[in-house]
Amino acid sequence: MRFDILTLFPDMFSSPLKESIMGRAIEKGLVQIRTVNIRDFTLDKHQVVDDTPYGGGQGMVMKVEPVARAIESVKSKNPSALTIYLTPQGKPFNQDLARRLSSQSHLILLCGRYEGVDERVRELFIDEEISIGDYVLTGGELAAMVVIDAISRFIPGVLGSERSAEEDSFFNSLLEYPQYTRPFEFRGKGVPEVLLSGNHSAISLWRRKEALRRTLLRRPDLLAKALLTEEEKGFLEEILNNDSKSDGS
Ligand code: 4H6
Repeated sequence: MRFDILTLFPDMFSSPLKESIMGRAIEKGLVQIRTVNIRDFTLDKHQVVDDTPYGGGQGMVMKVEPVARAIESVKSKNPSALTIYLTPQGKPFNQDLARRLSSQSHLILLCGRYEGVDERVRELFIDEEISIGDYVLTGGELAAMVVIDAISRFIPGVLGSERSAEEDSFFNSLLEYPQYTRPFEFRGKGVPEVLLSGNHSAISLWRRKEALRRTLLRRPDLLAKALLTEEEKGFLEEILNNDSKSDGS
């Protein structure tokens, strides 16, 4: 899968996507990431990319021509690439959208700065607008990295052979169960007995219950989407009746 990132700050992408899992995905050729500096598509001597807003008001607006020319330079090589604009006004990004976008072979990610791009960029070139959450960033670059990371995990081979993004907690609409590793005791705090029992069915049951408990206490909104068995609905009743504690675990 190929990502072309249109940005005024290409250096922001040099390090974060080269580490660990994303780094290996790039080495293996499963993911290709290129940055395109929008400033390279200006035609004036001073390479101006922003201008004051028509109608007045605070801040600056990204000019339409350099952005248009940058998008067209990528699209001319692959007209079927999908162009995404990262903006607080976009569709909320989530695991379902990440999975859906992972079926594309080429995404163009436009990163806005200042007060965003001239509206005519949206009208003429943008296929999807995405927001990574209800907060404001100084630019779309960090949002683009979040989107690339979440999408790439769905590409076969990126997470290694035996692990898939479909097994992740959000796939079954529940939060993850608690994890422990050595030592057996740390500052008086032990590890749940069942995890040391070697009883795999008991461990599975405990984990499922803890995932349900966490979800109920922290993110009850997720339960509406979860496919639960009658037994699991029973666990939820049990949890509601027994511990109304705020997850001290
Ligand atoms: C487009 C339009 C994405 C991009 C305006 C981008 C949050 C998200 C930006 C802006 C972003 C998100 C510029 C508006 C700075 C506020 C860049 N912020 N902003 N939630 N910022 O996905 O001022």
